[in-house]
Amino acid sequence: MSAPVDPAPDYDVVVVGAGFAGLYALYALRAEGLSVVGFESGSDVGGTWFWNRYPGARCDTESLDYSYSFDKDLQQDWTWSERYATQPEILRYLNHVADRFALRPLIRFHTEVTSAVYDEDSATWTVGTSTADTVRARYVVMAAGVLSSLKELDFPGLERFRGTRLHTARWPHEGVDLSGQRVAVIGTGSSGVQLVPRLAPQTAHLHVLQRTANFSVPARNRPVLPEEAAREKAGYDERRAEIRVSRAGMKEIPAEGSALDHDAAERTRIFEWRWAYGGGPTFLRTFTDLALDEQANATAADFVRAKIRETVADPETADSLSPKGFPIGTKRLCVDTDYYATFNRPDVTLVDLRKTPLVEFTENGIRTTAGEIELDAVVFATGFDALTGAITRIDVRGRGGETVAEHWADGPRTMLGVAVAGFPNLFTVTGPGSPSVLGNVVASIEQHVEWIVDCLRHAREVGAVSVEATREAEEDWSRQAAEAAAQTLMARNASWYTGANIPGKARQLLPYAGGVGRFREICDDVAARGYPGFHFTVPTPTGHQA
Ligand code: NA7
Repeated sequence: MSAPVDPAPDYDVVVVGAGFAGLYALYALRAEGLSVVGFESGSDVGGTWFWNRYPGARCDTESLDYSYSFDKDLQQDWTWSERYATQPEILRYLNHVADRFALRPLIRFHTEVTSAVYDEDSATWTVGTSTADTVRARYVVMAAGVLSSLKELDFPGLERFRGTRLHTARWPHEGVDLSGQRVAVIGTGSSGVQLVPRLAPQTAHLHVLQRTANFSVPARNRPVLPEEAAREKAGYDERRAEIRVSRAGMKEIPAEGSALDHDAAERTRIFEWRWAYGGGPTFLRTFTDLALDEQANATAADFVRAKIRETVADPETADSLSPKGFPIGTKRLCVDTDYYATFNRPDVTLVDLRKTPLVEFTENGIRTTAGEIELDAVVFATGFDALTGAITRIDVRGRGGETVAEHWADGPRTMLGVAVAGFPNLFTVTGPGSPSVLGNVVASIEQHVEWIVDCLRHAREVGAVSVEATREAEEDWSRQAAEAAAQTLMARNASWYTGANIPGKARQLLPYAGGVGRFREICDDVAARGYPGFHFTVPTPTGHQA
């Protein structure tokens, strides 16, 4: 007779990923007294900031906000050198956090999670990995990143190309010397826009292959002066309190009412001030209605197009660089340093793929309808399967063997972006249905992780072995998220926000558009009311029942 299987899982919680979300989840869950293990496919911590090492990579949320607030000493001890930190500085910060809080020993590196299968009888997950490592845990927290799963490269003839191939999100750790080479960058989203001005001075010739022109605004990056750092640190608690209830989870210059309340000259004066001094993504909040009203939005779009014409010497290049056919901000607004001016260099050529589409890769380069461009290297800055890709690429099976990919085939449905009906004990950090990328994602990560920890504490207090969003709650939240989306211009336009960059992906605004502060209020209210919309299963001697 074989011995009965020990029902005790190996860990209370498996955390997938060791970026901002995974590190904080490990810290907070361990502090709660839970046994935790983290899996990370990379060789070290950092997530997005581990992988995206291309020249020019930096955050476009101010570092004072794009950093953890959970530990006051950390907040006081760490000093950011620039308003918008570079990738190496953010990675140093995350390494510091991992060491300071002894998180590294909790993480198994070089280990990609490939499957997670829920067993209804024992209410545990069996998590499979790319190594022989398999563990059983009560809970799984998906902290796998919102912009981590790469969009597939499906260019005709790519395998024929004999030159160097690089991807911005897989940049070689040892760096790469492209000096004196003929290089193409494909993609002009945030990554391409940051990379191009940095690459241009190195290369013999840089060809920027643009399919869709994006709106980009100047970062107005600058060093953080010691007196400024001291002042901000002295008032850090107030700053954090303010961003927790803000719309975008970051410190903002107040908006100047509706764009349509001002005459054209006054409106331009206000835009000019933002352009010159505000900098960064807050340009979209110069007025309250730029994201909501087409007419108001058009005033901002026209202003940026005028700036492009002013900056770029060649009128045809300026025209190609001018975004058309979609409101500003409905694709993620790019934030740059000298992007448009880079096209005035004689060694930089814009290739407008709308006018001369890419036909194929050849052995020596790329052929467009205008002819062959000979190249030594190609950089793909082609984006990600945002918000859902990092979860759906894992074989996650919940009740009845249903996969998350199946559950989300017609578009992701979640309860508060944190839980999925039919997938008990599974939590997603900043998943679809939460504000996620529509604001300072670190503020949202902290909010989500803290909510999850509170929920697990509640489960323990009531003696539950599982917690699960109900189908009704999931439907209700999806409806509320769709209503919030419908208020915005974003939901109606093609972008990675709406899944439109991935062939076959269902179209809906993936993040919750109601704002970071409002979302926190809703989540707090659910917790305060004892988690309506969640079902806690408490075992009885006769089996599992509520
Ligand atoms: P994005 O913003 O998705 O940009 C990807 C770019 O690549 C965009 O310009 C795309 O043009 C272009 N692209 C993608 N596929 C192709 C093909 N097949 N041919 C030509 N051009 C293509 O990704 P990023 O990495 O720049 O930024 C993602 C986020 O990461 C960013 O917003 C920050 O939050 C961090 P398209 O618009 O599809 O015509």
